[in-house]
Amino acid sequence: MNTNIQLNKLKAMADELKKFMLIYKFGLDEMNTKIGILKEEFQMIHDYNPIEHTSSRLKSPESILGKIVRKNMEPSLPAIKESMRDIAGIRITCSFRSDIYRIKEMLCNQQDIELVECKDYIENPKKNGYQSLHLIVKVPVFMSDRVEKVYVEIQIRTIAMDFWASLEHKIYYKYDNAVPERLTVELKEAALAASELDRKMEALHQEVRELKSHDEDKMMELHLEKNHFNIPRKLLEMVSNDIEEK
Ligand code: 0O2
Repeated sequence: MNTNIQLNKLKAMADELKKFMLIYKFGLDEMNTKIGILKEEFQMIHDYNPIEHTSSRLKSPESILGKIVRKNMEPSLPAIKESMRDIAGIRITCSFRSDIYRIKEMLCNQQDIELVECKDYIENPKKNGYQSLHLIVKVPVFMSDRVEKVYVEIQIRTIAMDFWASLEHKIYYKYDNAVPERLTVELKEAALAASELDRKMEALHQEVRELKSHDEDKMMELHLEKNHFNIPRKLLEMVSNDIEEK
């Protein structure tokens, strides 16, 4: 083949791949906006933030190629689009285990988000101890001439689960997947310890919340009794009458 034709063909392929990846970037942008809104709204209403940290990434072309080979996928863009569902990925880290399911509900209750798959490695941890909640969702991206539904993988886990997963990932990378038996045993033990830490932190958190809410009620009663907010007496009476009638 003539070099010019070859170059043009390669350029056309690169352009097509760029366009293909752009849709996933938009999918990530959509999801990150949704998560940001939930975070701010939750903070305002509940005076508490269930999301500690989020990060997102697009799979690199090398990673996509590697997965095509590993999973013996058809190497065409339409086939990749349908079967590779983790090109766009978001990781949400939270403080407590209950936050994970709360975030899942808040996201999946949104009308334009379609939950395609949910893998609960918290209820059913992997053999090596890995814990995390994995969701595959489809989110619409509004382009100038069409709407594209994009797959996004969302991993939600606690800080302890995340700490464990990043260390385990580093160890596997260092040993090129041939991790010595002693380390796999220790990793499993560390996963159990992380799980126990999550359980204890959740219990403490509940206790503190109950105490805080009780103290806040008491303070509010006192402020209202002494009228520290200078609320007009008439308004206070109206509110009290309204409560009594109910
Ligand atoms: P990257 O670079 O993190 O994306 P799949 O290969 O996705 O088609 P699989 O393996 O059934 O199918 O998917 P699963 O179980 O949902 O896991 C996918 C991702 O979860 C992985 O992505 C990791 O990020 C994470 N993960 C799963 N198991 C483990 C584990 O044992 N240890 C750690 N540290 N992470 C895990 P990728 O594609 O491996 O890489």
